[in-house]
Amino acid sequence: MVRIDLSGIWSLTRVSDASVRPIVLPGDIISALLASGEIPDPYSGTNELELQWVGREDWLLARDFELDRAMAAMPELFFEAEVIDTVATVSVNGRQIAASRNMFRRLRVDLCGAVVPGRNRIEVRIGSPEKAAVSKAAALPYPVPYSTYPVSSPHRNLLRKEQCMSGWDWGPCLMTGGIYDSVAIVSHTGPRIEYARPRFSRSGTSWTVRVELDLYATHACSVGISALLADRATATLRETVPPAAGLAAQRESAIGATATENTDVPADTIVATATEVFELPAGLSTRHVALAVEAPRLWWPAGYGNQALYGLRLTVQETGAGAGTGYALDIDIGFRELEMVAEEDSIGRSMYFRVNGRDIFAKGANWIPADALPSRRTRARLESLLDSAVAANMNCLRVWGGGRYESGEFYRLCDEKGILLWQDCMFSCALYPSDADFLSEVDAEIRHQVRRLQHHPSLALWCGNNEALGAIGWYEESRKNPERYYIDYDRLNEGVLGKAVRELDPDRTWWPSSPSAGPEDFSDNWHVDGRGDMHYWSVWHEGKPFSAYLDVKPRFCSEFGFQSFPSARTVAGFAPADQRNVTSPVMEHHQRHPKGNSLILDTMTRYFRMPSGFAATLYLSQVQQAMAIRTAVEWWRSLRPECMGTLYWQLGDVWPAASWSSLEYDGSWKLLHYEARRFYAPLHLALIEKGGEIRAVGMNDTKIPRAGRLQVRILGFDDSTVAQWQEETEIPADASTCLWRARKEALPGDPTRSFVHAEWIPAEYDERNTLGPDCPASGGGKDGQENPESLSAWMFRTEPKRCNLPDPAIFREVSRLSDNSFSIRLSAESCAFHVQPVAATMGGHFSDAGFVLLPGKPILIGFEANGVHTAQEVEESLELWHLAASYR
Ligand code: BMA
Repeated sequence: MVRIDLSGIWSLTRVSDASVRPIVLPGDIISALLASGEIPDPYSGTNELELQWVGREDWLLARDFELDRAMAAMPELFFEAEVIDTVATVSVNGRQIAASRNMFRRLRVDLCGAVVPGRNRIEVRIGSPEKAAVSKAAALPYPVPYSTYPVSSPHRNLLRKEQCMSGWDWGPCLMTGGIYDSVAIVSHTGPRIEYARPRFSRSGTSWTVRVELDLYATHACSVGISALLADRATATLRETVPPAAGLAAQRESAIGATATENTDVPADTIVATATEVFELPAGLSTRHVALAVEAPRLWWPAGYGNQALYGLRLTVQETGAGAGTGYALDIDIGFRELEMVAEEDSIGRSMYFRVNGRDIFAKGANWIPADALPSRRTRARLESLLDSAVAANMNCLRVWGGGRYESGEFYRLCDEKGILLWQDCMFSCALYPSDADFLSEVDAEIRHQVRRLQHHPSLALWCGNNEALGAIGWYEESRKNPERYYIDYDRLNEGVLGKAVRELDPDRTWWPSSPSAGPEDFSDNWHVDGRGDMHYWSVWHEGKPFSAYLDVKPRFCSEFGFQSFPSARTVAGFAPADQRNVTSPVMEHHQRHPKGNSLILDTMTRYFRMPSGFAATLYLSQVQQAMAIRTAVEWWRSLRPECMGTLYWQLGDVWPAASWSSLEYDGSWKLLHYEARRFYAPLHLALIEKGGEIRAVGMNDTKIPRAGRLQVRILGFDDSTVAQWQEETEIPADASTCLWRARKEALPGDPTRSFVHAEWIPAEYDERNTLGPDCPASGGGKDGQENPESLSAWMFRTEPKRCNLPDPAIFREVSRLSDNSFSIRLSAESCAFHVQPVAATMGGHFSDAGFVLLPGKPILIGFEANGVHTAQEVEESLELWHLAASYR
């Protein structure tokens, strides 16, 4: 196979005025306009509003490429683009050769007859998505409604384009376009492997991998197919492919084909081989090869074991006379048994993942695209977000249906990091057409995506859509005529999506919608909690108090969230100094939920004293967000096994704004993310208030029961001990258990001057260390707890606004460990709550935040600064927020 990589610089012409500038592909139009200096930063101020014209224009992307005589004469020569966004035509040397209107399908165009030896010109014309959607709407026999947001582009549901590009309640409306992931000209003679779909079965320790191969042959022929399975931990399989073949890019494109001359794989890395000979007809056909593997290392989700991956090389070679070079496809696979246990039980319908026989509590968040501008969705950005997820003890993400089927890079990273993926199909918060044309587009899309992604061990479940079932009840038209829209929904969801998934990936669960009570059940899973997955939004959208989380017992809560503002440093990046007030025009522009600011401020008045300024308001918004989500997760984790999953809304941000995210746009951690690392820890202690009772609950997602001593104390804010209890306890394996409980009103002391503090010290630690370390690391040790081996928890006894918090007089000492790495010792004279260190002028990552600092118990935190600094510079930049400081 020969491949000419067409990534790099193309020209970008605005068709209406013939103006030209460069565009780097893979990449998008708005990013190109920004790079050429023609438009201001779309994320700054209210600039987005001035950029709506971009999505109303037609654009021409063009470049030349050279073909030698032999290549130009190839009987099979294709232009391939993994993602074309969205309404596009492709021309070569002035002749239109293809059209495309679905960014979720790979485009492959036959170039034969269109190219010449020497210089050729390729042009991709991307039509205005907004105009295309409006003209589709005009042709509809009846309205197909969709949800809109403060800045929105109309009828986005009629285009197979990333839905959130048209604006969302956390994102800008930037109707960009472009070519993403990979773009190339490829040539190959002879049969090729389009996709490979492994299926696993096990008998004792003996596994069989049956690989379904989707093959394409230009002519009927006889082929030999071989499969080599190498242990990736030791394999050198990849290095045997010459760099020029661009294996990385090939794998990215998920076509994965490369030349086969290099099969000299060291024998000791191969764990299984198989060879078969088949007769193939011309065109597409499916064949399979089977591999037997004895006792492979297993793939586990993060926190449960290693992520063993094996490299599978599949080659196809025409046999007999006329046999050309063969064709190879490389994929990574993982051995694991995974099922979604969704069964009728005494409560309703269960919902949990079982992996290799272990019942997994799914801990994680919802994934939206990494950036509103596709050019910025680099591997480094994806990896940093996913690393932060794993660092916060997450093992599951939901790829939400308003974004995109992610790049191959994303799924590979999830395979490597052990992140189970709940994969929505790309339909969200709207109704969708069900005419033959739309359905056939979606059919091609889903068949491509299932075949492309099926081999990833991280892929755990296919789900039809995000809230598209519930949306039938949202719009006047569909409320008036629900039958019509239920029929449309069913045709698309079950008739096309479900059908294709069941056929092509029968070993994975097909879940109809999120939320859903299960197949053929159309209940309201925003309020009913006994069956399937729930989206619980009453805290936030309905303005209920945090305690309302304790009114529901979801089986699997796949969405719930609470907004916060980003940090002052992020705000400074988009709002000029005179706009740094939460109700200024720029701040309101960066708040896309119509009631967002009111809900944030209302919550402050409910629980806290009014913050004393802008920076304090930003900080306090993050405190309450962390408190909200912790309340929900700790309660739902305590219900294990009745509840077996919590995925909060949302992990990251597509631009700098107020939102439900736990990571800011630049990837830095909000207080919620630090809190998530604690409340998602495999071994965790929580204090929960329920029905007038305070409970200390131990949570253990490991397979080892843990014995330890629990100490619960009522501490005065000056650290005086008002009362204390001690118990020897055990936290059983894979379980949550109540270790201690007390009636709240029976607790001694003044609730406005004291709080509850609990510590759990494991028996083995207790025996080994009669004296704890003088100054334990915070966050660096297990679970970020005070004592690296122990667990701790604390809670106020009343609303924080009623508490008489003293000034803790925090003392800090900064030591330099290396150019950009520092340790900071913090001590206080009285208790400091929700402590957040901030290095506003330099930026960087702190090892912990959101903790309580007790007098006489100094802690050490680490700080990795962005850039080289002295200890004094860090000292001067360091601000220490804590609750009392927010209103003083
Ligand atoms: C949901 C999601 C998103 C939305 C979020 C916050 O239900 O599915 O569409 O952004 O809530 O409102």
